[in-house]
Amino acid sequence: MSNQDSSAEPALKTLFSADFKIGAAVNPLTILSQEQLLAEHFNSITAENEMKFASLHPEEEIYTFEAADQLVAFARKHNMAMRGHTLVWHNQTPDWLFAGTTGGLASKDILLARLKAHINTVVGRYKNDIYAWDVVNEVITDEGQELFRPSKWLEIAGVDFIAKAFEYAHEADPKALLFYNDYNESDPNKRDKMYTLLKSLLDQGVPVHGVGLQAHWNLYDPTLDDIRAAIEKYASLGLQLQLTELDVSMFRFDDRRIDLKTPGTGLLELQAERYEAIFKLLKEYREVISAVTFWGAADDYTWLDDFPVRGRKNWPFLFDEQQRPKPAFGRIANLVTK
Ligand code: HAH
Repeated sequence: MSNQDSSAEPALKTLFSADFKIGAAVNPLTILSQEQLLAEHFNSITAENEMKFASLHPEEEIYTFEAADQLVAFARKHNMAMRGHTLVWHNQTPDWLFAGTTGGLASKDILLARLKAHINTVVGRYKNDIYAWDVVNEVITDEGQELFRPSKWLEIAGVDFIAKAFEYAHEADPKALLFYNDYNESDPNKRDKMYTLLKSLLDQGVPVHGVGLQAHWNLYDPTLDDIRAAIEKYASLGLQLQLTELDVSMFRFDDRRIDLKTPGTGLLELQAERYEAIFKLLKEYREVISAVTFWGAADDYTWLDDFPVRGRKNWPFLFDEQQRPKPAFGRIANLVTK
């Protein structure tokens, strides 16, 4: 039996089949290097970068679907659900989108017309394969009382771009579940601001169906109490919740130390306890949480190897660098089988 053969282990997707889908972010390299692991344990995928605006639509007249289509084909091949990520964001968005035809910034009408064309084309293309879209990503500020993050979107169109994005997406695929997605979602101040935005969208009749809690967490933060309070607050709006980008970093966010070459049994055990507590809590809210997606699958590849400290190894997942189950995997499995 090879190291990668996890067939002796229960599959994650089976362990939680009565609770929520289990997803992973993938890219054209990991669908090759992690194919067996993904097929065994996950029943949903999200494109890590390949469906972002700049990836799909680098010039006004040019769409580049090859990489995204490969990921869609992978989901089909393995009978997986697929989430779309993401239609409106302040990063990984091409400059042409905001540029006026005669220099300077585009007008609001032009920007919204471009957005509509993009959403129509992309959401329409994948309407048979993608069941949920992160329509708007990260428009709320992290600190202070100001609601909206400064961006070209906000500068040109005011707050209307948010409602419009949901309306265009709903028109393009009336069956798709439409999400607002953000990080620091369990921080009380940001949580309340996200709630304010979502409540106002719902009050205006905007077709928003869910909240994506990115869940870029670590061994220590956020507290379970803050996670619970955030889940309850968002769920009180009648929206469904998904964890969209879960990982559990070995480092606090402000910890920039680079001396750790391997996690060691101490940190692996802490991570196991943390994952157990998290999944216990998530299971309590299985009625409102419909999917839990990790931002990767195994420690051989994670965006955290470059964020927030470039080149620093991290070990945020349930599977190690050889794609074998870690102590955290066993603890989570025990939640269900014991
Ligand atoms: C996420 N931002 C994005 O949604 C995703 O598209 C990207 O691939 C990785 C992470 C998270 C984020 C953060 O945790 C802290 C600061 C900025 C952005």
